[in-house]
Amino acid sequence: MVDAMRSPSVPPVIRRADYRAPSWAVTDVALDFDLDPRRTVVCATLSVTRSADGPLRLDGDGLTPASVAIDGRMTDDWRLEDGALLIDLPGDAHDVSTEVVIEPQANTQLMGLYASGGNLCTQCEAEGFRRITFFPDRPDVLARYRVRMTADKARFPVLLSNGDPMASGDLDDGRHWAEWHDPFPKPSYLFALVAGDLVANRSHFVTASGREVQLGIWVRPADLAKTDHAMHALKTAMAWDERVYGREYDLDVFNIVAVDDFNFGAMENKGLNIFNSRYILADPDTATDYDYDAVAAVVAHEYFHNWSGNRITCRDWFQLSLKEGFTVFRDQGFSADQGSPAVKRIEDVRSLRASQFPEDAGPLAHSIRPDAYQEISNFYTATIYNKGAEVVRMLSTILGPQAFRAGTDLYFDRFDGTAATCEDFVASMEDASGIDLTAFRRWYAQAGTPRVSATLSHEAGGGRATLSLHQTMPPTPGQPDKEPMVLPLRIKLFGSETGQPVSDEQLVLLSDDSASITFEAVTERPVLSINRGFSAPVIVETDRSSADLAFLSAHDDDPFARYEAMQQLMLDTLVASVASGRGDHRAVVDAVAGTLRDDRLDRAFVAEAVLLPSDSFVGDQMAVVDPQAIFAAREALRADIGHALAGDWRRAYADAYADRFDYTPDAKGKRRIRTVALGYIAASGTVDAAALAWAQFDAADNMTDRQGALMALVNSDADERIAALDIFYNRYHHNPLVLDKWFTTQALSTRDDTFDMVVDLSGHRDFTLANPNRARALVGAFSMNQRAFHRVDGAGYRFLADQLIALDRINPQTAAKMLPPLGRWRRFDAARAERMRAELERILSVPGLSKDMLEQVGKSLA
Ligand code: B3K
Ligand code: ZN
Repeated sequence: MVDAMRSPSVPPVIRRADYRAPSWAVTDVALDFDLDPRRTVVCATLSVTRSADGPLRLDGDGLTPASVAIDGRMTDDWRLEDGALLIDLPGDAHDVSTEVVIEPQANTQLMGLYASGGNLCTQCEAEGFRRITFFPDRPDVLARYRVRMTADKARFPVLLSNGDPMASGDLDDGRHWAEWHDPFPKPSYLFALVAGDLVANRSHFVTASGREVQLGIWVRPADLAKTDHAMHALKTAMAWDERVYGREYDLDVFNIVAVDDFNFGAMENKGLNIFNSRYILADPDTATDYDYDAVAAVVAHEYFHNWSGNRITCRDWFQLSLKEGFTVFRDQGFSADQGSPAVKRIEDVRSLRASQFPEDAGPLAHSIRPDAYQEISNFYTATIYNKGAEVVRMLSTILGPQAFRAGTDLYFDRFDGTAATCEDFVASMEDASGIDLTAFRRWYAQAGTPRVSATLSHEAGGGRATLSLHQTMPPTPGQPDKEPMVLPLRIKLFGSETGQPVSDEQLVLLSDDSASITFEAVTERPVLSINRGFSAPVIVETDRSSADLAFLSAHDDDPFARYEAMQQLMLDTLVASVASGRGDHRAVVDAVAGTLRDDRLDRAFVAEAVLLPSDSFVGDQMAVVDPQAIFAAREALRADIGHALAGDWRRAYADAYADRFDYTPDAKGKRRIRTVALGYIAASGTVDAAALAWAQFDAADNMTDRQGALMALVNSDADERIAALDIFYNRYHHNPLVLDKWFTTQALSTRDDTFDMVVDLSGHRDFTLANPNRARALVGAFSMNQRAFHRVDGAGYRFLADQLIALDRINPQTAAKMLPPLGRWRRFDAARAERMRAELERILSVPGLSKDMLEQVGKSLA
């Protein structure tokens, strides 16, 4: 009997506690690629040495050995087990050769060797190398690589791999070859090759010790003009890492290649970074300021991995945050130094709250050093990356800048050339500073966002103020009870009458459940400024009144704390209006007015400070999320702010006008406030809002202004909406990155008919699930649109499930990444929750579901 409701297979669980050192080391690898999109032959020779008893195990995924040889002699004495090749070797050192045939053009998963835009490229992290050749595909096996590539010269004139180019030549059949050697032992996930018809933006960089490094950014010829910003960012990042961390580049060549089909942002392969083209290509006509900043940040991030990731790699994938959390922290520091540190901090915290806090509060919560996984690709998460960076930031706060730098120096020195653990990093910090970090280590083990409640009392006569702090850790899957965390909280008090500080800033280390801190000689009623600079990634609950929050939004001398006070005021107001059905908006309107009219403030900061918290962040504050009520409350508040401050918005809009594009922090700040002001002008309901947006759309000489105006029109009922969308499409439909914006802008629209538009767009001739950027641009963006996605009839959930079922067959990694919005069903009312859960069940019942998806869906339903 066929069981229609067959139970889906459960992928095996890999546990951190089961780590064993490899029983065979690989010292050297020679790879020979005969490249062809339909039939590539890969010959690999591995020099292996024994460290423990047992067979040589070479991982493989979808490979069949065409031949196997030991020390040059063919053998049949091997077996396949779960895709891996097992060979019993007689001695302690051998050369093992294998030959396999692969088909890059059939590789839709974009892991291993695949075709993109007619070129060939690779992606190996985490476990893609095993789709190219048999190898111990684990990060603690470090080997030296020699790579030889042969390919048709007309079709693939450029052949690149890791390390330095050694030799190249022509063959007489129209093919040519090139050889590259990488002198630095590396794990297989850092292997890369590219074969294609590419041109380079070439430059060079002279390191602090005087070595000249040849730099190349390789793209299609038509994109060459869009690579200067990335090149500038690369050189700035190289100099920054020398100055701030004492880290110099180590090879003679550093190449970057941009490809259109890529599962995530970019990849730090040794000496040959491969990038999603959206993080390389930028010019004013096609890239927004946000894109420019992202290009610089990702170029820096991948470059910084050369030390934090490549020179020191991870012992196993449970240690992923060792390289990712630290490298995000490093790229955040770099970006902060290029513009406004306060605005950068606000952006980073906004993104932490948008992606990491919900993850930590949901069924996929995990610590930054997980204990178990089924599919490692599912663990490239906001927790590993962004919370990981917050943990490193807390270490730097607790140690102070000098001891932190001593700690990173010690870490780089001690572990250079090895595969290390998170523990090695913390121990280096401890040894360099003499500070005991025993309890701090809980950040690596415990999932969930700590909650801190803070109450300030003041004895008016005696002048003593007492701050009571209490922390709790929520239960998360598999972790019902937790130990208290070590929380570095930067705290200061301000006098409510004078507006002046009445205490110095203190760094309070809360490490128990509760603590009480006293401040003497506080002669006026104090107002509490806490978690300044977002010194700990926690949720703070205080009993501060609206008046106190408004006061801090005007008087706090920490710009982040000013922003935070305003956000809290807005949040309190929105949560109260959702609860009561009507809102008292006066305090928010006055605080926004105060910030907007303060000419001493940088416009970029003002633009961030006056933005309302997102729908989803408001929802995160509620016991049961009601997306439609939140949308209504937020729109009403936006309308009031727009209407009450109409003159201010017009002035802010006019003052920020520039007649020429300029990419400087000041000019970016002006464009940002202009977009925000246009949004409020439109929200006020004024009749000329569409005309204003249209004029901006029409006259814009840059994508920030053009897309900002398009966004305002796409949210409106104005006739100009369709015309602007058509003009935008016609102008840019040959540019995939800009076409993604066309899809995303529509998917995020606040209009009533967005869902129907999105369904139509999923049938558009330019829509495809095969390109991850395009899939994310429409389907991913739609699932972020709280109002449209959470339609009460469940059609949004059904649409997402249908798309993910289809995408899972093409590209499981990208599909599984887009599941979490459905997995948050427990946060919604019973009717929605049931519909979301039913869609998860439907996905789970699909035969042949990937391991990636099985893990995500399984955990979401558990
Ligand atoms: N290390 C890569 C990410 C690889 C993701 C694999 N699923 C890019 C980065 O973080 O720099
Ligand atoms: Zn990274």
